[in-house]
Amino acid sequence: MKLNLNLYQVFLLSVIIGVALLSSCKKDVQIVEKLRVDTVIKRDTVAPPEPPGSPIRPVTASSNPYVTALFDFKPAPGQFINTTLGDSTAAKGVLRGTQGLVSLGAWGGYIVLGFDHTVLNVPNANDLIVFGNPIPNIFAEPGVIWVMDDKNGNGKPDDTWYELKGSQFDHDGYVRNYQVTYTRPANDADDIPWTDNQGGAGFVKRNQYNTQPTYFPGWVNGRTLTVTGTLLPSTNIDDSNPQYITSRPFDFGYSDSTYGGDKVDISNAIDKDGKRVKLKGIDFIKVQTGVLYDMGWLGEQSTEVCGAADLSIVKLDQ
Ligand SMILES: [Ca+2]
Ligand SMILES: [Ca+2]
Ligand SMILES: [Ca+2]
Repeated sequence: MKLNLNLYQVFLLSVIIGVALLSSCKKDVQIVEKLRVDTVIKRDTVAPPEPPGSPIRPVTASSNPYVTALFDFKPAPGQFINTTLGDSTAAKGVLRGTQGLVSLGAWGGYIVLGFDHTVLNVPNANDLIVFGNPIPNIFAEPGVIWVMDDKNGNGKPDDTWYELKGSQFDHDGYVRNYQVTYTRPANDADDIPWTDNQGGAGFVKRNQYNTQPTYFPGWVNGRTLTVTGTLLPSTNIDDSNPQYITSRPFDFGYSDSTYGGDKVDISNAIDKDGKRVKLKGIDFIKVQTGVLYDMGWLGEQSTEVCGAADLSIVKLDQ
């Protein structure tokens, strides 16, 4: 058959072929686009769920902003140990407010406290406040603050402790996995000798102000007490004038350092290798005396605790 097309028909035919080609391309694009969307949706749908986090105990109208439970009190030797400032009654006194006062004794002594709800880790903000008895800018007795989330949900602090990294992390004199062994003295009224796992040794010395029979903690049954934790530097202590010894606070991150309380951020939690840990919230805290130093007539460096609170619900005076 002879194709007899005039110019108009040729033009029309090209337009039709062109539109057909275009529409087929468009169709291909649409198919590819649909496949892509389907794949994306499919990928999102089959993505593995996040591993279950620790159970969160939400804040309710009756939640107490302060710690409400004392789980453990293991003071190290010290001038207030076995007195009303360093016994289990004093330890219970720091619950539900800031009116209490308990001494943790020399380096490594600690207290474990719990909240009646999970203290959430607020992004880019401090979450906890720990109260001590420092004298502003001249007398701090820094305590290392540890936190724990109740991973197994049994209400007990039997999970993993994470140190809250403070300003002295990795500075000279900062030692993780530091260990001290205090030995019960031959006579109750003697100074208490210690050795550490770095080759160091010294004494927790008696003074004339505190005359209880012994500074060796009554809760220890054996001959020795071995404690593990993080040692903070004693570089901020100035005892060049023995009559006027000062201990300046570190920049941030430790208790018994700031008048009015030390605010800390759960985001500074680190694991045993010093790596950051992401915690949605915490249920327990541990405060542990961080500096090992004999302050002359002032006695040993010993962190004191007056209370601890959840910053998101506590009402502070200041
Ligand atoms: Ca935070
Ligand atoms: Ca637990
Ligand atoms: Ca103190």
